[in-house]
Amino acid sequence: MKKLLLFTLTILSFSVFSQYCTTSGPTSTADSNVKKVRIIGVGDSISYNYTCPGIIGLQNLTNLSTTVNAGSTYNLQVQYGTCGGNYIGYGQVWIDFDQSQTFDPWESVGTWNGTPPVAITNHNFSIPMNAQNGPTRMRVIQHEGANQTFPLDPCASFTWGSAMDFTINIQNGIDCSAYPGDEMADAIPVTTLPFIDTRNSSFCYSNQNYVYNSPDVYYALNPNPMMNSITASLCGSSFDTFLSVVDATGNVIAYNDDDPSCGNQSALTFSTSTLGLCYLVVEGWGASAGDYTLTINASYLGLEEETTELLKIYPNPAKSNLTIEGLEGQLTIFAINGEKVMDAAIFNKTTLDISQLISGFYTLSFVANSMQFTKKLTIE
Ligand SMILES: [Ca+2]
Ligand SMILES: [Ca+2]
Ligand SMILES: [Ca+2]
Repeated sequence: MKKLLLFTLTILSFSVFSQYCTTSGPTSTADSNVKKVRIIGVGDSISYNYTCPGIIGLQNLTNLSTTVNAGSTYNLQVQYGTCGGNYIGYGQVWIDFDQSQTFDPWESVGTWNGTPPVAITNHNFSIPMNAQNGPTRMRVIQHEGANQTFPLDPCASFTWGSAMDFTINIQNGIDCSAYPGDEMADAIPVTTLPFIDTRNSSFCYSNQNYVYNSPDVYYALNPNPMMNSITASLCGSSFDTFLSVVDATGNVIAYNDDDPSCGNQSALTFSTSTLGLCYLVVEGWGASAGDYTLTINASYLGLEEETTELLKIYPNPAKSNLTIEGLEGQLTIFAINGEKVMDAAIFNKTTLDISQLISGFYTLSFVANSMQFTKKLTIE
């Protein structure tokens, strides 16, 4: 028995797309303030000198940038200082190596605590081999106040100090251009079913925050009108998964956390009868990520024997007219390529003019008595 939940929600009720927190920084221009930030990269450098009074809030200095190589070691110089009185404080610097738009504890490149005036602090650090290529942010925080613990909160708002963002261009790290699907606009197309895709979400994928903070991967599929439902499964993946289906405007069609058939991995089935382009979103419970296998299968509109026993369709093969008897409902005729060629309401006995339809094989899709089923038709 599959756990299937169908409901409608907007993306906004889950969360908005993630971005760098900009709430951090001081509320006062006085006292503790970063005086200098210097780093020499490959062929360029950042050299920032302070001004007083200090700046309220997060200083966006991302126009200042330097280039670094993954695997290499660099010296970052920060002078933690003041624009007024000298008070004890703490400092920390992070680089968002994985471009997740969050400054995680493992991305810290230096810490400091003391009471200005102090000499320049040398933060020596290495760029991880698995840092993601391209521009990312370095955040420098000086937070005045005693008895703090590391890691500091890179998003904290406080009274005195500094918070500033610079740009670091990483090269010779991981090239994520070969990892599509990080965002809806870049979704991996599902063009044939059954579909199977194996990948790892723990690098090159970031969080667009549907449900959890884990990295998420998007797949786009456009159900064929012959389909009745689609089943997607992450069973056999290496981590605690979460799977969602959203339509093109972001309404959640279905989701599953744990499918009873495969522990804490996810599987779900959703109806495609009124669904156009939709997206499957693979993510992890909490911050979980790792190797996964996504399989997607469709079930197709089938025969409902009890109803179709009463149904008469003649002649078949047909030429210019087609009579349908014994059923009231809605008929849609699809060509063999899935294209809809005719819609008609049918009553107890209805004769349709099909003389415009070219010779070939067609599928008649009936919706009657809350059931959906198909019949084959040949036109000569
Ligand atoms: Ca990060
Ligand atoms: Ca993503
Ligand atoms: Ca789960």
